[in-house]
This record gives sequence, structure tokens and C-alpha cells, in this order.
Amino acid sequence: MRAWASATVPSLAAFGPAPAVNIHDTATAAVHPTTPSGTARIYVCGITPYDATHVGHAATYIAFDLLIRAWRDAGHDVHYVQNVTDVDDPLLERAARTGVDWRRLADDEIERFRGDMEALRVLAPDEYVGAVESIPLVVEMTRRLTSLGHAYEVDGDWYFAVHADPAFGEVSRLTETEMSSLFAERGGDPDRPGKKHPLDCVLWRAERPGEPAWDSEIGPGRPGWHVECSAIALHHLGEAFDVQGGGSDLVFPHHEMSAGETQAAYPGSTFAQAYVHTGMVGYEGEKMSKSRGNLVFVSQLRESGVDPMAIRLAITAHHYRSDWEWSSEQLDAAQERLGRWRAALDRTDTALAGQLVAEVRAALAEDLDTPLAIRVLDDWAEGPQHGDGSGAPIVRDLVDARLGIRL
Ligand code: 5CA
Ligand code: ZN
Repeated sequence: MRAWASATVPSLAAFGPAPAVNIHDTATAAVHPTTPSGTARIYVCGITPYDATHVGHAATYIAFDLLIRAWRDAGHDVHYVQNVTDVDDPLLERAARTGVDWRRLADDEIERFRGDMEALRVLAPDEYVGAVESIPLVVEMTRRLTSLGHAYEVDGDWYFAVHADPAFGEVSRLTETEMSSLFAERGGDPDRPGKKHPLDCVLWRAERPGEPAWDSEIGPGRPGWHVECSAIALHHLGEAFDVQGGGSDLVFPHHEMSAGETQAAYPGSTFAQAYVHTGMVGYEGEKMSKSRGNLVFVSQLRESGVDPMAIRLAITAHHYRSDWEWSSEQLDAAQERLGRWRAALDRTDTALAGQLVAEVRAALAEDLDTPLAIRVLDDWAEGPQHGDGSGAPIVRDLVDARLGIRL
């Protein structure tokens, strides 16, 4: 699938490489150094394209964009893969309810997402991969799990036996009781008769009347959700890639199951080295979600004339791991902040700019501490300055390369 156009990232190489990047891993509940061997490999779970991109989605993709920018500044090449869940229950339900062809709905929303990501200066993945185009990979993984005795059939649907992976549970660190309630809440079917274990999840869903289906050696049907990401990540990145990313609502079951399926299919393998999760953005007292309908769309903000850089700065003012609430006041504050930073450029010399490079890099190397990076820049913009403006291009490049914001 076609991705979108990436903005060019200015190089800060004149200041030497940025420090190595430390990031919080959900599986160990601690901040660790990332240790890419040359090229850093990252998989970020993409959208299910049945509605427009909201501020919560944008916050998640901006967080991983900051990680990619941190790696690049530290001297790494980055191999970035993102999927699109272009066939799944919520998409088909929305299409049926609104009388729109499901493929048309998906294509239109993917196109809108591309426009939003481009406007927010989120760098595009190297491979942008749809579930539909990955069906052969999903079928292959299901067959492999079946041949190892880790998958079984219930009335034409294929299930993954979750306990086939000895490490099952180590991503989310949840108890079986906690897993059960989340599984039921987030699309699982713990009570289905014929399953061997309530937590076993669907690998391949047999054709149902009125639903799209694809022919395969395991019968006509469509991919389950979790295996889509297992198969795409493994095929495009290989095992033990550096970071598996997404919002905290994906910790369980999605990331637990994706890791489990891959590790069971390839005994002894590790899916990802770190599982990185963003906090949930709320609005009007609840998590912003397509099913709740309390949404602030990036495209609507853009259409109403809001500067995408102000949207990005308002989002970045929060640490990526915290849960927070969107409000229009934050957008106003970000717009004012942009103005203060822009006004300070002409009063900055190269020595001061070089100091800012070091301080912003240090803040972002420590689990992408954007609130600290922004404080550094606020202090610069508000502090006494005796500069001649010679440092302006450096600060512009710094804020562009590391925060993705053009001043
Ligand atoms: N297609 C699957 C992942 S394979 C999916 O979860 N799609 S999604 O469209 O529902 O969400 C896309 C990404 O946005 C996911 O990483 C999800 O965790 C994140 N996300 C969804 N809602 C929010 C929110 N309110 N705040 C922050 N991130 C969110
Ligand atoms: Zn995913």
C-alpha cells in the first residue's frame, strides 16, 4: 500500500551524534536503552480506517515519530513498518450501517489519514502494509501454527492456542482474570463453545454471509486481527525487532497475542525487544474513541484553519505515556508558544543555539521527555538573550529535526 510523503529531516550531524535513546518497555515496566544493531527496526500498529484520524491517533503516531527522529539523530538508519487493518469487524459494521462499500470506506479514510500525517509532519513508514494484501502471510502463519499443534478449528474458524507460547502473558503482565475481562471488552469471544481455552483468539475467520472473504488452503475467510500484525511484522522486519508500538489500549489482547502467535510459530524466537505504549487521549471526560463518538478530528481542525504545527505542539506538550484530555485552550496556548519561539530566533547566537541542541537532545533521549524539551525552549525564548540571530538556522533545524515542528 502507498504511504505518504515524508518531510525532509534536517541533519544535526555538525553537533556530533545525539545520545543513545532510552525508552519505557511495558513488558519490564522500566526505561531501558534501545540497542539497535545498526538499523533500528520498529513496527507501529496502524489505523482501522472506518473513521477520520482523531487527536488520540495523532498523538500515538507523533510519539513514535519522535522515537524515529531520536534514533536518526543518534546515527541509526530506521526500518519502519506500519499496518492498516483494512478488513475487520468495526470497518465492516460501519460500512454496513452507513450503506457504503467497505473497500471504498477504507480507501477514503486511509487517504484522509495520509493527508493528516503529512500535515503533521509525521514521517512515513518504509512499508505501509494492508491486512488484505497480507492474506498469504496470515494463511501461512495459521498453517504453520496448525502443523505445530498450536491452532485448531471451530466450525471453520481457526484459533490460536495462547498457552502454546511459554512466554504468554509477559507483554502485559496481567493476571488471567484481568486478561479475561479485557479480552471480552476488546473484541474477544471467551465464551464461545468449542474453544479449548477462553483466551484463545481467532487466526482466520470463516466466510459469513454478506462479509468479504478470500479463498485459501484453510477455507474461504478473512484474517483475524492479532495475526495480521504478527505476520506483517515478522515478514517485513524479522524477529526480535527493536520496538513494537501502539496505544495502551493495545497492550492486551492485541500485543500479547501478536507476540504469542509469532513466538509459538517460531519456538525460541522473540517477537519484539521492547513494547512501547502511548497514553490515551480523552475528551469531555472519556477516552477519545470511535465507538464513543467523542472525537476531535485532525482533518476538521485543519479545515477550520488551525496551523498543524500548533496541533503537533499541543500534543507534544504532554509526555507520550500520560493519559490526558484534549481542549481547545491547549491549541491556543500552543499557537502562542510557537509565536514566542519564532520571535526569539532573531535574538539567538550560535553558542546559545548549540547549548539548546545539547539540552533538547538530552531531554528526548530520556524516554522522549517532550515536556522537558519544551521547557528548555520556553526558557530560551523567555530568557535574557544577547544574540545576533546567527543561531536562528540551528534552532530552526533543531525544532524541525527533533520535534517535527517547523518554526
Ligand atoms: N488497527 C488497529 C491496530 S493493528 C487499531 O487499533 N486501530 S485504531 O484505529 O483503533 O487505532 C490506531 C492507533 O491509535 C492505535 O495504536 C491505538 O492504540 C491508538 N489510539 C486509539 N485511540 C486513542 C486515544 N484516544 N489516544 C491515544 N491513542 C489512541
Ligand atoms: Zn496491530
